[in-house]
Amino acid sequence: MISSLAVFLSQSCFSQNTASLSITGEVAAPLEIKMQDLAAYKQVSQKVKDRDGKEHEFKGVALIDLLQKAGVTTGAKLRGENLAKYILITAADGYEVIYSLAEVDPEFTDELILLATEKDGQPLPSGEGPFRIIAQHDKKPARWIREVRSIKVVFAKN
Ligand SMILES: Nc1nc2c(c(=O)[nH]1)N[C@H]1C(S)=C(S)[C@@H](COP(=O)(O)O)O[C@H]1N2
Ligand SMILES: [Mo]
Repeated sequence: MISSLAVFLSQSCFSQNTASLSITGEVAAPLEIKMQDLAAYKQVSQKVKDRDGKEHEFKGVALIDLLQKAGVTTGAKLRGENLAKYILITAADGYEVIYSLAEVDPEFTDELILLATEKDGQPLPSGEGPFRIIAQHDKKPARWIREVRSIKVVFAKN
């Protein structure tokens, strides 16, 4: 009983509080975000179906809000050569996915790409969290990258 509690604490609470996420690359102000920093952002939630068709409610912050804080070219600045920028997201297990900036920017899309920290009212468990990307309009969850560690804004232009 006591040992299972210790395992629970070390796997969830501890890592939840210490893990951080970096935003670097083509940004005006690189960010190192910790769980507690996210409280300053608007909280949003999204109901999505997982690969087994089961509905879950994810809660977190809009990825666009974090990119704006880091001074990424979004909104009126997302034009011309900036449309050749994308974000490369890397997870703890080495899994990587990209989204173009225009796929994240609400001036281009009704998609709301979420940096989720909770699922069905609970913090994301180890192996999934503390940070996970959820994109409700993707028809399969392959880009819902778990255990996000870094986001790099990259210029694809030659
Ligand atoms: N870090 C990480 N995230 C990942 C993956 C992965 O291998 N590593 N696999 C993706 C794929 S292919 C799918 S289908 C979904 C599965 O999500 P689930 O584990 O919640 O069912 O996670 C995605 N996110
Ligand atoms: Mo998958």
